[in-house]
Amino acid sequence: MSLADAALAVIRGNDAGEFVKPSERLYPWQWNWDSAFVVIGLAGIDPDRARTEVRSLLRGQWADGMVPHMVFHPQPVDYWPGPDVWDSHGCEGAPGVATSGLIAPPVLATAVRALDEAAPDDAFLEEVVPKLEASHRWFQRERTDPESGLMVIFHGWESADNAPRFDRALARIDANGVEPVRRTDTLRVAAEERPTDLDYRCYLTLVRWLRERGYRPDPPSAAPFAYLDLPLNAVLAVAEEDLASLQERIGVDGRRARDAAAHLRAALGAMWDEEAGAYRERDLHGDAGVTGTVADLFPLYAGVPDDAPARRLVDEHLMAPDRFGPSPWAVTTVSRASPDFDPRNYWRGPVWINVNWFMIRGLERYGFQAEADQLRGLTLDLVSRSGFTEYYEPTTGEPLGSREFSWSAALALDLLRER
Ligand code: 2M8
Repeated sequence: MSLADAALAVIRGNDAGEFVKPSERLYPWQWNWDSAFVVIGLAGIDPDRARTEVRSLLRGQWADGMVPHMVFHPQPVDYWPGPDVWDSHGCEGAPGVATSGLIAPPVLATAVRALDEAAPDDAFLEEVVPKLEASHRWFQRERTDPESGLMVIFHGWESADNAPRFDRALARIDANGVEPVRRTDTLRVAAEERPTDLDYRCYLTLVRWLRERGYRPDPPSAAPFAYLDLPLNAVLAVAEEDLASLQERIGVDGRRARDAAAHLRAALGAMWDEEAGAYRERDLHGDAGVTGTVADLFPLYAGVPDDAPARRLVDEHLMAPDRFGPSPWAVTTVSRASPDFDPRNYWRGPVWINVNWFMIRGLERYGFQAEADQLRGLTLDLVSRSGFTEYYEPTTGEPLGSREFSWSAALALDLLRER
């Protein structure tokens, strides 16, 4: 079987009809950016199915525009935290289908643009573009930190769960008052590859706190965890550009989205630390500094640095074997030079295919074609050897987390198309 056929078989195998599960057993519901990646993978192969994926995710959109990070299409599955923990139906403006109350890095407009380029469909754009516009306006209204101009996240689940950059912010959370957590993930994946029980107690404490406020803390800085996450902001900046292009394609004014992209890029640019030759991150309750996680490189994806600092980021960090680069596999999610680097644990070191995809897109944006080709080749070699798993040990390439993982397959399809 060819690599493309094998990738498509993973997506078909996880297809629940209206949405593709991230993986069969570990993640049995619809997740936001997972679906967007599936749309990118299916764009040139099965556009009708890709449109269904977009529509099913948007069924979870709240009245105020938020597209949540999970949509619980009714089906009996054993997964915790499920719809009862989120209790979205008790919140103002929640949709008919149960959802979470958090968001994910918003890849959807980028995915719809890829779909439109592969298979243009004006009627579909007229249906979904206003919903994308509402979701981006929601970010501006609900999540902007007025001081930096960047978006705030309220939970690690809104970006990269247990990434070490969140450790200090999470250590401030008092998880003592919360009921015991019921882990279903560690029934399916080795505990050493997943967040700790203490992490989960903090996660649940934050969900409880947010739920009491209808998931809308006002102001955002009131949230106990309030982090200016570089990946989410870079993803939104690109999504705003993509939304503006979609709007202009159907004769709608794209100026709000173009301006928002420019503002976000400028705000991300202000996080540059010349001495470190890297971007800093900030938690609204304390300075996180340069965190040594791959988040520090995400401004590349949005074209934030000029060519010279971009070159520096690539040579000294992204492609450097003692940092994030090939040794032999790449990109690590935490620098190998960081004391927090753990090659087996979730977002604390392993290679993830979506991160590679973002970095390849960034490299191409700058015309760094040799590095983009190298990373694309490595990524495709890794999935050929180890399968479409959730994440990979960066020295051995060993598959970790959940097997037959949809976004690894979907993004491999996209990378194969570009080769
Ligand atoms: C992971 O997140 C879920 C919670 O939402 C989990 O750990 O159980 C993250 O990798 C997230 O980014 C992803 O969307 C989700 C499904 O693949 O799994």
